[in-house]
Amino acid sequence: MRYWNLVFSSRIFPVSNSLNLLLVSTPVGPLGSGLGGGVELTVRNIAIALLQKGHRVTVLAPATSALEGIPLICIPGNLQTTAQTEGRDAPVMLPEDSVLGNLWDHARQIQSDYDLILNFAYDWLPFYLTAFFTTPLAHLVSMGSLTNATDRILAQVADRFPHALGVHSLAQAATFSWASTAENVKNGFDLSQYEFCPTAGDYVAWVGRISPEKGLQDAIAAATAAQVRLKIFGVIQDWDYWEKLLLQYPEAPFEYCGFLSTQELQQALGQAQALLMTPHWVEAFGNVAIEAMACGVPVIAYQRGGPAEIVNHGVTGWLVEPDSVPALANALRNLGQIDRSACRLHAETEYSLDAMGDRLGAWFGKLLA
Ligand code: HBI
Repeated sequence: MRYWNLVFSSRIFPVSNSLNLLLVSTPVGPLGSGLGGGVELTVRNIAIALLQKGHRVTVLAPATSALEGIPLICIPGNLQTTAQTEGRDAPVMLPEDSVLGNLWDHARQIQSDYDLILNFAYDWLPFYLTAFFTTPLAHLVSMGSLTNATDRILAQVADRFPHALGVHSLAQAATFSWASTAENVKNGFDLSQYEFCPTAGDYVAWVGRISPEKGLQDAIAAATAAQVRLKIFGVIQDWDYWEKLLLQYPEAPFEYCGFLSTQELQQALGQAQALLMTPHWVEAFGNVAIEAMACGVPVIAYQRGGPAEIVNHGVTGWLVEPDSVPALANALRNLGQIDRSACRLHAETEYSLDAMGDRLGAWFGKLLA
């Protein structure tokens, strides 16, 4: 085999060269539906971050996805059940005409057009397919450990393909056996979409999928104890849970403001005195914490999971004892000590698209070496 052939066939590309990248989205919902939760914003931000670094990006997502300004291939099929609603020993299941299966069959067909494929699905199938693809496959694992089947296949991928697994936080990585080999890419946001708001209105905010693991009831109880209005934003994923909250807190000063676009959300979020983050699970990251800080909004969060690595205690907000409503209420009374401009600065230094693009470039460089 001649020298030049050897070089190109063994893909020795310094990552500073422009790569042709395929990003495969989550099968739980079309991009723009809100059903994909944080990963919808993450796919968009990472696509833009990589384009800004000079790479070429194509996104593969379920039919009816919307992603303006980025080449998008839409694939039909039935949506995947959300992993966090399944039991720890749940078997791997796909619906008939699974969009997950269809996405990855299409990825297989077009893989040779790309230098690297980046998977955003938290699903057994793409993790399993790592060994079957000729184009290198990287996985940005979007949640902590949830089921034994995905834990097992992820451990196998970590073992066979060093550098293949990326995470959003050390706390999230620590829920897996392969934490030491994980690439902590944190996350990155288009901060030009968020306007710094130096003064606050008369409410605090809670943002997220309305589902039990997100602990909304604690935020309602803390806002009631601190006698401050609470505005709730996000898609109602679990209606039984939501109706139970309405019955449990008939007098509480809270209002549901719906699932807003980033543009509308940052306007409402920017005037909040604080963002309350009350995860009852190990939140892998906590995108909303950055969105809040980008607007100058301090974050009050349980000392648990990703938010505990984002909030700079006493500087950009408060980290409190997990599951303690009185601790949340107490932190709400101490907001005066937090400088809102420090929140914006932290977001710019650590979580800009440029910072994220650098972290992704370093990751891909290791993977492709
Ligand atoms: N569940 N099966 C499955 N696959 C995903 O990609 C997935 C999920 N649940 C939630 C989710 N992705 C996103 O909301 C992440 O951002 C958490």
